[in-house]
Amino acid sequence: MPVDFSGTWNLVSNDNFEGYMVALGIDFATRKIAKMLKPQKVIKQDGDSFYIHTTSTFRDYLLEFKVGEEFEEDNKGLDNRKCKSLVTWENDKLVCVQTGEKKNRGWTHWLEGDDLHLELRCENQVCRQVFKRA
Ligand code: YOG
Repeated sequence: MPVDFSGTWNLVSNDNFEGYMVALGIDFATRKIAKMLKPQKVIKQDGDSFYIHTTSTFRDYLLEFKVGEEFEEDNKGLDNRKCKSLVTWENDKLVCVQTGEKKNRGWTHWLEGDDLHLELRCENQVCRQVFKRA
């Protein structure tokens, strides 16, 4: 059975989100608000086609992609920097490399028990998020 990330997920922990946001150049006032958020992810997975909608009371961000197909990402409402993104499978992990102005930018999703994990990387910063099913 291939891994299926589909579902509605609520953030339960968010380690070093501050460091990740600083690396992305997010200003102090925006970081103060963003730190308080408890985002939800709605993921729809159909084979290698993904819809990932991250929502919060402040901003939301929609990403749609196919594994193995590079696409332009605008990061609108986040840091607004454009990059070229490519998502691939590394065993059961979904790995995104975001090539652009920021070095070492990307993220990895995987399932661990009943939890959804997300590691967000930018430059020398790593943010670790854990989500539970809503
Ligand atoms: O997820 O790319 O699931 O896109 C990262 C926020 C905060 C806005 C959220 C809004 C980075 C202000 C998306 C938070 C900080 C701070 C809810 C993570 C930037 C700006 C949208 C992400 C992938 C993988 C799919």
